[in-house]
Amino acid sequence: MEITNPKQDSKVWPGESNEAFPEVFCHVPPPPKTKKPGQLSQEQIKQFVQDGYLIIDDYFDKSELEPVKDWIDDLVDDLAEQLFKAGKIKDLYKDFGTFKRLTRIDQDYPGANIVLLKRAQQVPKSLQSLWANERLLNLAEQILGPEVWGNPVWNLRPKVPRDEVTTVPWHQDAAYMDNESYSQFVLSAWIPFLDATEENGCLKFVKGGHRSGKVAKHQCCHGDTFYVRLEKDEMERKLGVDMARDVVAAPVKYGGFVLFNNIVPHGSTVNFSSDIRWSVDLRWQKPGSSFGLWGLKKGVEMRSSTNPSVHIDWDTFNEIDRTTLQEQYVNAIMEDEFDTTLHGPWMKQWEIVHHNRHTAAVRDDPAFWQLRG
Ligand SMILES: O=C(O)CCC(=O)C(=O)O
Ligand SMILES: [Fe+2]
Repeated sequence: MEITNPKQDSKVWPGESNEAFPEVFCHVPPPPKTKKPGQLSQEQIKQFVQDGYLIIDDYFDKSELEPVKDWIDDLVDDLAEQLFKAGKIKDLYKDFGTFKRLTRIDQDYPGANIVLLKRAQQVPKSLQSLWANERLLNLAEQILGPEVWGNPVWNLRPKVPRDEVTTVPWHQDAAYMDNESYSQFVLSAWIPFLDATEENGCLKFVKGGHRSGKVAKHQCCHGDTFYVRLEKDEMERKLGVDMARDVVAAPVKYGGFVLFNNIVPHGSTVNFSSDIRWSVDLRWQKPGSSFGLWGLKKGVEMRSSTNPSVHIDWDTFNEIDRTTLQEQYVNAIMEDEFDTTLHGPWMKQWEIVHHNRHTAAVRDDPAFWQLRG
């Protein structure tokens, strides 16, 4: 069914679209003449194109992942020191380790995990090496072609146990990006730093939900979070999926990762374990200035058909703090450096059916009300 809208132009949300690009998302790239290290078998590629996601086991050497864990420890340590100095937490909780410390901090200062999520904006050397890993770029090249850029939408996710704000509702990633991304293939790699299981809230997908090539109507914001969400009946209606049949969990062990595209619906379940489910999501795109992010931040060139040894300009990429620009875009004013609300342009893309502390800044923006007609 197409969008039915009694007041046609005044109430169509900027994110809504009836366009469909199945040819972009269902294209099976031909097998490479010579397979490079890290590339997938043609069977895996076909599976990925058919399902919209693929679990890839045993891909990384531990030595490629451990340095990123060290970075995570440093980020948590910095945050702990600052919160402690500001009198917001009772202890530094130094003995708690990578998978428990932030949970303990979060108990003293609820929302510390959001502060950390917002702060992780600089791509450190350890993550640069992972993101631009030779084998991963070979794989990205296999799917995107010889020109590969890193996409500016990436995240470090501290999914602390039993926490609403890191339990991500159903969505298509394109819903967080501008409409240009609806017709552009963005390749995501979701990499966990421990075994991701159904117990600790691994990803779940609506298998094949990308095949219509459409982006369904999302709503904002889910519960006490800053996330957009996709209703089940809207997915069935617009994307032609059957939720009773197509929902699958995507557990993956440490050392593996999950590959997916930007329109396959996915989310994650509650973390019922006692450990933090740390993960990063990294993305690649074809060249293009800043599509997907309202012009706020450009992608970074990683591979070129004309230059075999691209110097990846991480300095320029790191100069731009996406969190700050996203806040400015919706005129959000932060209380202080420990502010636990998060905002972004997606809040202006979709109808706000549920207001909460994250949407308050957007609500007060007169331009937003004008936009809503
Ligand atoms: O890590 C999660 O729980 C959700 C990840 C996600 O939605 C993404 O990487 O696009
Ligand atoms: Fe996502």
